[in-house]
Amino acid sequence: EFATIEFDLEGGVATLALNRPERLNSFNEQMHQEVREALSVVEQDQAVRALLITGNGRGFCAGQDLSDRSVAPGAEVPDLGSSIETWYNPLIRTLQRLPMPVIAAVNGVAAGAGANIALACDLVIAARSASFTQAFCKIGLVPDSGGTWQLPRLVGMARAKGLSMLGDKLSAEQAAAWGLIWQCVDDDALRSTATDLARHLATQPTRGLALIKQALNQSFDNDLDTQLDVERDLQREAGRTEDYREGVAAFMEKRAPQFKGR
Ligand code: T3D
Repeated sequence: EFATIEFDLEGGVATLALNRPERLNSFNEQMHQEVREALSVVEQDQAVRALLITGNGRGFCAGQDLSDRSVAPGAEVPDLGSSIETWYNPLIRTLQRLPMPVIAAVNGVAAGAGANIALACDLVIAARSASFTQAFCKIGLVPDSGGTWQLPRLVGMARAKGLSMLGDKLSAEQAAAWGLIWQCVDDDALRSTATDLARHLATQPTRGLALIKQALNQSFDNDLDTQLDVERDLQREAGRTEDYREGVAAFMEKRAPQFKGR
């Protein structure tokens, strides 16, 4: 039913593949709209316990489709702030809010907003031939989609500035070595590694994982005292889940736990 993405639900795993390969899966409005619809299904369907995002073809995502942005001399330039407000910011907020692990399988170049959408996911796995580029500076723009927030946190200010002001391609291996992403794997192993990981996570205590995500996503903004309070509150909530009971019971009975995501 979608034209610019492929979306599939199977056994607790939702898979969203960006599917405009001839444009390196860059975003036009239709793709924004379809991604939004798919993520709203993910958000509302209690059966979904992990989300995998990837790209079809040789790219992961090249950010905004710039062919929608070329302006004839004298014509009015579109308001990019409104594009960010309408599309990119809500997308990043949704990824951060989803109460389940979100995995990005970066199959090729991730550029501009495409790089930062990947970095907004919880676990980023990239193919060895993939790369990350903060391409914005090359066309006079600022890293968006959370880039200026994520980069200093993930790799420190010096590297954040170098990446943002030079816009060079950072190889997947270097990205993993710097701690920008979780893992770099051989190209032919990417899809299976990412799918195995998503399937594994979909069998785990989903609410506990969602609370871990919530705690870590706010940790850089809190002092230790505040974060200790956050941990207390989230642990209280985790302790009330069925999966916690099951985890302890299974441990005591020396058997494998059967988590239900509740
Ligand atoms: O506007 C707003 O709403 C504000 C929000 C902005 C968010 C943003 O993401 S701004 C940043 C936009 N993205 C870029 O600036 C990246 C532009 N692309 C590139 O720099 C390079 O294409 C890549 C580094 C991504 C990949 O390089 P390479 O050498 O592997 O591939 P290529 O040959 O450059 O690209 C392949 C094709 O995809 C090519 O088309 P062709 O010549 O085969 O017909 C190229 O034009 C097309 N393509 C790549 N990126 C985009 C694109 N077409 C439209 N928009 C793109 N972003």
